[in-house]
Amino acid sequence: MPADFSLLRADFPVLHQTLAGGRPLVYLDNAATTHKPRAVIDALSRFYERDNSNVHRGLHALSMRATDSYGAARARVAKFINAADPAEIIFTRGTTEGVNLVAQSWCAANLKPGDVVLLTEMEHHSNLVPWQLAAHRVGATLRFVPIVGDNAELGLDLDALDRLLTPQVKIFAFTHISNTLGVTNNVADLCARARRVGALTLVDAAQSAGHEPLDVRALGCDFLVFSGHKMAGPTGIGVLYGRRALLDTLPPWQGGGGMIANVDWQESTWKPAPERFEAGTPNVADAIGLHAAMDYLDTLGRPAIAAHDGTLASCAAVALAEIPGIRLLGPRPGSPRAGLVSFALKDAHAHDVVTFADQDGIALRGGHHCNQPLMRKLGLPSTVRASFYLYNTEAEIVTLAASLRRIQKFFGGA
Ligand code: C6P
Repeated sequence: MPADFSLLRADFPVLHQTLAGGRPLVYLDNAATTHKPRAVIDALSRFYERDNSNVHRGLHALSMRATDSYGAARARVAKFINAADPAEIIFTRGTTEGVNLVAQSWCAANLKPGDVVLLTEMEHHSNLVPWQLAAHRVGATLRFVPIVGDNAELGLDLDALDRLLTPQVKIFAFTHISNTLGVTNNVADLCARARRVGALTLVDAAQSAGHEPLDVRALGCDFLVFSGHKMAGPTGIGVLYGRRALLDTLPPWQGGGGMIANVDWQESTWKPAPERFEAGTPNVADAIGLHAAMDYLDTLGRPAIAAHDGTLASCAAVALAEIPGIRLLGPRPGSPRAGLVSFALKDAHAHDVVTFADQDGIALRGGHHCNQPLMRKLGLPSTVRASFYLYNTEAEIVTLAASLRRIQKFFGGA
């Protein structure tokens, strides 16, 4: 039976608060981070209250329980994204760390002067700066697939992509959903195009993993990264998926306990993936919290979540388009969009809009959203962003639109 999303708010303790002035919280900053259901909070408490112990190193009851739960979390992630093998799942601190891991480890082993790393103009800094560091180190070149279209219908230029995909391209790293535009890229198609020139692919799924089904085998990607905190899970835990055959060819990127086969004074050897890439005590508790978050999302059904979030964002885009002096980014109002709406109000700086909306109890994000080169290209210093998740409601869109109308009037808009 489809989930009744209106009942879900009861599962999220943080939503049951009023802010100064008695205003209910309208939380529309979900692309930055999402709230955690009681099931995730309870899983974390249970671990610390009953099982807390280090993993892999002990033979006592608590350590064995913690080790089993950590392994079960890894297997759950593999199932969540349809990976062939739990060994293809590396726990990280989040999307940013996953990209850095590949950029450092894979690039050190494979990238040569003259090689090309291909990115797009809609990448978050987390899928740009790590590649700059890696490419500059070896003398490789970064190239960018341009975005095309007018303000209201931006997307990747696929003809330009095909021109840019030369045999010099060794890896193509791109976002699934833009955190600023709300545009969804066709991952399977982009991966297939890259494969034709022998380039590997890395997919930044930070904005999609908690919203829609992901199947790494159907998508045909080589690496995929995401963050637990953007999908009802804890902060400080994330995932790097890598194809097994690839992972076992990569050198470690950090050294320490847990990742070695044998250590001598001068040399060491490594365990295979995933341990090779998880030096030191792992984030056991949050992996277990992420397991609970995945169970929660799959009980609701990710197709239903995607439909809910997308419908809210589309309704918001239509409602906001009516506001005089607003400039909406991403898909045209009325067209399908991922669960966020980014916009600029004439005569009002994004930070002022966010501050005024906060007085109405509405949590938005304003700024460059870690997309500075994209903002420059769009000729905008910043935008305001409303982003939706499974606990948001249509009534909250009405509140948002009324607040924005008031703000627009205050700043001298029509
Ligand atoms: N975007 C936002 O408000 P981390 O910080 O590692 O969990 O995720 C980084 C990241 C990578 N890629 C995309 C597409 C993202 O949206 C983010 C995080 C937040 O948009 C914080 S800037």
